[in-house]
Amino acid sequence: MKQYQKLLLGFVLGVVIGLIGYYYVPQKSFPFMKSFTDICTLTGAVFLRMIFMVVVPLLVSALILGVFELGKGRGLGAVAKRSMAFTLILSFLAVIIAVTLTNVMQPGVGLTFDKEALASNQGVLSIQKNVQAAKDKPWYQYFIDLIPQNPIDSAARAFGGEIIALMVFALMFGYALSMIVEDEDNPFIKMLDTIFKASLKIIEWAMMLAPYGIFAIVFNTTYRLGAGFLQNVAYFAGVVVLGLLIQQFVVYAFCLKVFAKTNPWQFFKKCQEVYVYAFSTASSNATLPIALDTAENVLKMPAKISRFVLTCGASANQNGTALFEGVVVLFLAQVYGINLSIENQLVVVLMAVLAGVGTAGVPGGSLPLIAILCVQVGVPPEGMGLILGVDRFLDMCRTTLNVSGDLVIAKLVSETVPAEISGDTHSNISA
Ligand code: DAS
Repeated sequence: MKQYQKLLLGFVLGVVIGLIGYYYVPQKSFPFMKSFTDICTLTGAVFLRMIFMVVVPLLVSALILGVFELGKGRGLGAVAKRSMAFTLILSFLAVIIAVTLTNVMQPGVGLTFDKEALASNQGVLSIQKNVQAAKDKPWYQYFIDLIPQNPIDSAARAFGGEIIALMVFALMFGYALSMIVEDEDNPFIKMLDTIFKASLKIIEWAMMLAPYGIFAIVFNTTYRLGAGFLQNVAYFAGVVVLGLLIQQFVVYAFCLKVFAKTNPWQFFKKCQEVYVYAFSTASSNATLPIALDTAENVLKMPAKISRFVLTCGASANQNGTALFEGVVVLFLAQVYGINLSIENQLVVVLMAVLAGVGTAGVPGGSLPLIAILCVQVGVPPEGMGLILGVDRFLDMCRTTLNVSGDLVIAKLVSETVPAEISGDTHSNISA
């Protein structure tokens, strides 16, 4: 059985058995159900904590290496700068789409449930104290807090609302490294790469536990909330997919047409095989080889540009993930009845863009970042249990957009850098 089939099975079983329990096996009449739900709480918490525990090493190494690579560029300075600019612009637009759609469509409004029950059954993180603190901060304090006084302390309190400061440190440190480190075989760079790969291995183990963790979380959520939450979750998934489609067929199509003088529909058609692979694997990293091949041999992009942009993009450019994270945080805020001010939502936008840079290109790579975004704006991350059941499907969708974004940026950079840098005649796909 393939991984996504196991996850789907875990989700469906969690819903079905949870509904049977909700309507026919209430805990007050069947005390043994308490033990079963406790075991599910334990399983769900262990699954999520395996992901959360690598947040700091994964995020810091991914961000430093991602910015280092972009900043390095090996003589591709103009390419690196354009790649970084397009990455930030397209991620920003993706999150703006997310925030706009979620505010207008309000998928999380109207879901009434016992918040304590959800909090206790997740048992993952109790950050209620941050909920109040986050809401009381004046707007300028958010920006002051972006700069850590002590990055080690920020790392220690990542789940205490300090993660964005740590991300800013990593971005600045990575860029500084690119200015001073000449040799990519530098021991420190190799150490960071090792930390990154070891963290990915732990996420891989967590994803092996995922079918059981998702069953446990979905069962507990359904057993406590009944079927009501399912329609909100379905609506939430619809908002995410709509946002991804807008980013793909409006934003990317516009950029290809206007800045690369390229027929977007022909471009997308030539990328079909990459899209299928990204959707099936839910991993930008796993899709990189086929994306590189398509860029060079099908889309006829200058090799040295596409190799640089796609390799960096696989880990540093995840527009789909940034969009998804924007929707999730606002959805959970709506579910918990937390009215996020404009300042809060601007923080979500900034963090989702940064998280899009720091997300690992592996299945479930963004889950740790979602919890962090929730904490930062005072939304309880326990609510993640509501969406984990559909996360794999949405991961497949957003990964496809991530890889599509990488190819679009590679094309935009190829068509906008001076010919002497690209070293190739530009191969416009005729408009
Ligand atoms: N699966 C990640 C990727 O490969 C994206 C995510 O987890 O959001 O890009």
